[in-house]
Amino acid sequence: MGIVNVTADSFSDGGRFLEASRAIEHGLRLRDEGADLVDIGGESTRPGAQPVPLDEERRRVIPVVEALVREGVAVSVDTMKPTLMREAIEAGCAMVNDVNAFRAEGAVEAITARRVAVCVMHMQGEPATMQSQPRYGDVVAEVSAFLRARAAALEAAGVLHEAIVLDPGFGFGKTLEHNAALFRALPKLAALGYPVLAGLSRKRTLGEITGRPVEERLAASVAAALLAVQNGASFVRVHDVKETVDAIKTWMALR
Ligand code: HH2
Repeated sequence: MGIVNVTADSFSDGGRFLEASRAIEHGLRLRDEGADLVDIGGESTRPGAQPVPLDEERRRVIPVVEALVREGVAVSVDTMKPTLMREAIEAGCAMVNDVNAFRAEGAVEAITARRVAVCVMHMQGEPATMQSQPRYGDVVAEVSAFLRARAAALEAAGVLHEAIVLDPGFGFGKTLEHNAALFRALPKLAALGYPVLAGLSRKRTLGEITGRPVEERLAASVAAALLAVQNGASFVRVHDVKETVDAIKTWMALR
């Protein structure tokens, strides 16, 4: 899954793809580099990010979704807002990716109205405050119980089991230790019976490990993506598609 942030303030590429034409061009490039899905987001969820009003998020996201769908790109839409989910599905997106796990009022109804894949992510707290003091008793047990419960709720509401992807939400209300515990538990999460998505690309945790600023986290991001796939992830959400695809292809050919 390649990332296109149509935002002014995303932590690694804020402002680069705010113009629709640039976002579309970038999405096409990621597809050509080997992304099976292109994830479009119009609201940053980085720690401390401020919410974006619906009208603005719609103005950023929908034209990009429409253009990429017209070009035959499989598009995922990264949003927490039920109205935008409906409009993105109407525009032809293949997946709705909700870092809030479809807990907003009307979100479950939005995705059951039509057949679409869904990514259900765990987050402790909300973006504005989630990194202030994340706390867990047993992070792996709590995150997997949450994901299981949300998947069960979606299935009870009519979402097909086959349409659900689970994501432990690296960096969303988690310290380096929490992220590492969840990373080691990827095989266990995959054993819940749904494909797992892992998103570590350029994240702060990789900066803590390597001591590098965000623009120098390519090698760490590729390593994390490759290790995630080796640990059972079916999807990796990445900014650097070409490099990640090369790493995974090399492993697949040589293993
Ligand atoms: N991470 C980010 C955003 N959306 N969705 C899923 N399913 N999993 C993730 O790990 C995830 C996500 C944050 O990364 P990015 O989009 O690059 O930054 P920002 O939120 O600042 O736009």
